[in-house]
Amino acid sequence: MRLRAVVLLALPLAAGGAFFWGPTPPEALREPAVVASHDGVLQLTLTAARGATQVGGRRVIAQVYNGSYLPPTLRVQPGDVVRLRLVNALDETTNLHVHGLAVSPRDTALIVEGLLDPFPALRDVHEHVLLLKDAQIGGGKVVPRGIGDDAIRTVNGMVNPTITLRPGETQLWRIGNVGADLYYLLTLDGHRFYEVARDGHRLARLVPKQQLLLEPGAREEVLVQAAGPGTYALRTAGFDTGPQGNHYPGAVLATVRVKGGAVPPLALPKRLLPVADLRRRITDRRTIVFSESADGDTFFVDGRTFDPNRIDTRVKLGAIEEWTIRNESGELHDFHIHQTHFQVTEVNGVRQQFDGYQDIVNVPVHGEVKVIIPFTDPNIVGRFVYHCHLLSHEDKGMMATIEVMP
Ligand SMILES: [Cu+2]
Repeated sequence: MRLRAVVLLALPLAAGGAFFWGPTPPEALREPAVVASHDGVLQLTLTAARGATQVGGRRVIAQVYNGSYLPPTLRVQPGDVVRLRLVNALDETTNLHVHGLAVSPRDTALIVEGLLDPFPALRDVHEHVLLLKDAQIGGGKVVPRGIGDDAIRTVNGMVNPTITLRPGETQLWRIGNVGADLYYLLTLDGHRFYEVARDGHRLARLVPKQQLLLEPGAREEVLVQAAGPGTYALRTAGFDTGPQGNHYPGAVLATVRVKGGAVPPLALPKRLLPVADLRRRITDRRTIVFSESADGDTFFVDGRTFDPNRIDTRVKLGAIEEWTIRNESGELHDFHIHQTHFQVTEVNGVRQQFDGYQDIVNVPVHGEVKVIIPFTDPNIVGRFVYHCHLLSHEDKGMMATIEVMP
């Protein structure tokens, strides 16, 4: 993989694990382990295995990468080469893929761009990586994902860690939902988020948001500007995924402490850099339907479960397609496509403001979204997949193949 700019990868491990749980004292947020490139090369072996690790200060047995509950983050510089080796020591198949980057299925070249590089005032803001993940237990035992009565919400594997800012300080938070099935709906008491990028794609402007929705697999890069001295909770709200879905309670994810000497707040730019609006460039249209069986145990894309040997959609390189993604079930799904990104234009018939691209979108219960997907990057020629990013749905069929032909 050859990189053109600074990039941050979060590698979620799909599998669940066994957890033993108890209260823990507050701790300062720790960043996930960072693997950085040296002399233009990042070399890493990832071993997926079952073993003892730490969650929220407790020893647990879980399925982990390189012995850690948290996936490592990889930091590379423009032009670097990344060599990843995946060793599967689990007794089931696993796989690894990269979001937010165009990776050729044939020769793994990738193209990305820097995030805050073009904005000198923001280049040096302090940064945190916040990886959100849940562990579900019931009665002290592992329970199937999505029905746990006791979902522990963690940030970087920690329960309610403390994040400290000075009054007026601006920080960049790179937030990823690396859990399997749960949605996160974030608020920060007394503050708003300024969205810079969605799923690794820089937006055309800073979007102020009181709430941030992170579907399973979603990434958000936001600026946070600290208010006056005090203690503020970063919360995720209770969430309902529909009559055929699940309801789970909210939680305090982290405690934000604002203290120390005040700093003058940075003037935040309203506009970032232009992003091409694809609405007048559509070449083809198609409809994709998500549905599920009445017992909620089998999941379909266009009435079929996943078959890796079948090609479901064929697209010519250069096409810019409008896809209508319809959810015919009674619970939420989130549509995700590999290798490219899209522009969301409508949700349930309501036109959406164009701010930039993303690669995951929530599809409302018995509703639909319209997205415009560019298949214009020659690096994506080959086969890849699109699917619902809730792992329990994807694992039970809700995935399909696409081939981009030269
Ligand atoms: Cu789904």
